Amino acid sequence: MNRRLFLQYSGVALSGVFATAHAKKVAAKARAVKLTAGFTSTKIVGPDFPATDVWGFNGLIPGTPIRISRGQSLDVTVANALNVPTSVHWHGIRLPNAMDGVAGLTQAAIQPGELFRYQFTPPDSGTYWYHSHVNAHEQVGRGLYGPLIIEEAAPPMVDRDLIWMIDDWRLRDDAAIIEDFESGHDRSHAGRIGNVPTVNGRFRDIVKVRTGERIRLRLINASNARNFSLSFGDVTPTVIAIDGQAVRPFASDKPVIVGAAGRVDLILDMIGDPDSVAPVIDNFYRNSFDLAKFVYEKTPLRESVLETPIDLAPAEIPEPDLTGALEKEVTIAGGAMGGLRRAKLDGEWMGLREIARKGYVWALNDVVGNKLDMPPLIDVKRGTSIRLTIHNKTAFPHPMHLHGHHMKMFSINEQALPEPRWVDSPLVMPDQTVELAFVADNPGEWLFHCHALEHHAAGLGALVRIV
Ligand SMILES: [Cu+2]
Repeated sequence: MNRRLFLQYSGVALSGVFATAHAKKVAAKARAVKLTAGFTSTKIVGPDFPATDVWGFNGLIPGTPIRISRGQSLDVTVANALNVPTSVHWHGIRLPNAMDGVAGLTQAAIQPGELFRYQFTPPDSGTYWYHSHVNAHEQVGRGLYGPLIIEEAAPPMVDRDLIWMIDDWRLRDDAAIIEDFESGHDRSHAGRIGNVPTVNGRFRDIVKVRTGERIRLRLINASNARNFSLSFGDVTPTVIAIDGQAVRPFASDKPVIVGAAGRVDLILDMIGDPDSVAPVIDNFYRNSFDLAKFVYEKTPLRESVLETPIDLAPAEIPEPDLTGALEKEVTIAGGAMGGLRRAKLDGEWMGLREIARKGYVWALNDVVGNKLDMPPLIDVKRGTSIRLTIHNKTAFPHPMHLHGHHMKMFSINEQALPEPRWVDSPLVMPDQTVELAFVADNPGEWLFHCHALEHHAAGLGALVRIV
């Protein structure tokens, strides 16, 4: 063996041993993170506009990305440097109830100047996010959110792993936030839809790419209420995960829908010509727009696209027992142009007009979810399989988020999905019926609510109690 070969060989062997030892050490050691919620400012619209005053974690929009390996623990100290209470919810993570971050339900709000320590070990790999859960329609709307990535043991080989936190802001001409967070119109219609859509806090972001490059794009929708429907020009995206959980990879010839709070992981094989420009276009609502632009560099990365596998290991979430499941039907009603005439508020039947005077317009099974100490919508023993059918009898889409669990979606409008998939924030469109099932295996009181945050503030929420 010549010396050079030997060095290479021993180097590989050495790094192999090292990597194993290192992985064990990492698994044992919690990742310590400090997140300070505070006032900051950032150039959202671009150099020609003033900076926008926002609220952010560690002075950043999005907040500091947290990236750990599966199996690793998190130890996050949240400091509140705002002048109002706050908290942090770990969206999509199956964690102990006391760590869920819902102020008034799972913990007391973190007062200004105080700290709270979140400690848990995320059981699943995937793309998640964290965000404020106090007055979320205002605090998330002002920027209190960030990405949370749990890396797979064997991720697919890609040239780049990109996170796009997509959001929209409602700004004046001078780029200041329009502070109508309590708008009655938003509460009763589509929620707070902004006029400045952004990727990672930047309007019309430009992303440099190279011909032949393979990108894993992690889309995280941090909008208060905006849903996205994205197309990538000549590039056909392949979906590999939804709401953090692996799906059998499929090329999407239709635009990719990312409902508010939802996540979609894509593989993009960049096939555009060198020096060309390809916009990423949204067309969920009436007017389509360019969300961002891919700008190809002069030199290709490779001549043809990679053919290596892109499958993620399947999710390891307990499968619900559909035959013995408890069946629960939930009807969403209310809002503008809805048929709701009366509902129960604080245990009393009232007409919609009276309910609206108190600031509420939505109901789940005729009950307005106006507070966190209500009787639960679902109250079961730990381990119960629940078959949940959601009917949307309103004129607006609702991304329905269940805390602490993932639900398997298996049909839409009574049409079985060819491949049922795990979700934590399924977008239920007007007049749609969606069937889901899950094992209620995580004890505690959990929120089940619309993640169009103005809808939640206006009563679209309920509790799931697991004992
Ligand atoms: Cu909603």
